[in-house]
Amino acid sequence: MTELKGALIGCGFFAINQMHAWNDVRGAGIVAICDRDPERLKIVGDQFGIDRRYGDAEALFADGGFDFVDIATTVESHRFLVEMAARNKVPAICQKPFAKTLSDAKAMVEACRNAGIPLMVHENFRWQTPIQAVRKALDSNAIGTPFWGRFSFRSAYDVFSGQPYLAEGERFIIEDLGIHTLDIARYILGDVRSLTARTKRVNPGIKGEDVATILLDHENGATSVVDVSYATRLSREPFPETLIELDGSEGTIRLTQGYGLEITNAKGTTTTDVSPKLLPWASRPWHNIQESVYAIQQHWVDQLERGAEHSTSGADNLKTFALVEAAYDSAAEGQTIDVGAML
Ligand code: NAD
Ligand code: 89Y
Repeated sequence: MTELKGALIGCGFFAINQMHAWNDVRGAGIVAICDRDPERLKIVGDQFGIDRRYGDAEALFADGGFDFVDIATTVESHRFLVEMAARNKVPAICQKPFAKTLSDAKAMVEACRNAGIPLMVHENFRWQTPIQAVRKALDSNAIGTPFWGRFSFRSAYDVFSGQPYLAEGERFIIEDLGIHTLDIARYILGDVRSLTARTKRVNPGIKGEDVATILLDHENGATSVVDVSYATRLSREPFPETLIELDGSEGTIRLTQGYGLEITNAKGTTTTDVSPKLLPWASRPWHNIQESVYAIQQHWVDQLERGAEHSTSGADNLKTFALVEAAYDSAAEGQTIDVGAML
């Protein structure tokens, strides 16, 4: 297999995981990195032994010599950098949140489509081992047709020390974390027709909302609740686990704290350990997320080789991003939002 050459832009907090994962992925490796902060460029370049280093993305693309770009910057630069990749006809991965607004996200998808390049959003939570296990249980018809779900992420983990910008934005939990939970809801119960949301800010030290409760009407008739909080202190801190409850015509699925998968149907109840692997470079409690970074990056390479669409392509992610925007609109207006009309 020919090794694909990648360039990574944005050498910050999360990019360390992506760099480790690229070392493990079969069929690709990183040959150049870029960050406008010389200190971050040096830290990541030295840690991963990358000699080609750039302070400016234009200069990186001008030199070329890579088959894809992995954009790991924060959201402000995503549109600018994805459109730069499209102009240079370089396939692109873009971190979540894909864009600042749905109209930016649509423009980014359009730019890549017109350039004829694959675009994948690094929406990795659906690739977590426990989430994949829930998907497989549904696919095996373990509970018949699901009619109700709950996708819950409630924590008091200090995410602000590693990612200080999360405390500073007008928007916080839906844009940063709820975006993953909404994507999981879509992945498990399908696309969403309409949505109603309520938000709160509990932590006085941050600007945006840190609690959101979202009611989803799925196109297949199922109803679900996505509830997320970074203001929930529990006896056992669950970060970064998404807990799932699904009720179906023939039984129930519960993904419980500590990575237990409980399936109840006419045959009785089975409980399985669906813990993620602790990869050699990973650390608890982040290992669940870290393993999914490896999985989504391997998927990027595998689908490029097959010439097939990525699970979280830009086009797919518009449907998740619309839920984020709809949730903010719904919370602001106190109204139910027609999601289909936004796409
Ligand atoms: P960060 O601020 O630590 O790192 C971003 C880096 O990008 C910085 O070093 C900055 O100098 C650089 N940068 C910004 N704009 C640039 C530009 N135009 N050109 C070159 N370099 C530029 O941020 P982070 O915490 O690493 O987050 C990065 C992204 O990853 C965010 O969008 C965040 O939401 C996402 N993230 C995803 C997950 C996940 O599980 N998928 C987890 C954490 C963070
Ligand atoms: O930025 C967030 C993400 O994508 O996963 C967890 C996180 O790091 C903090 O909420």
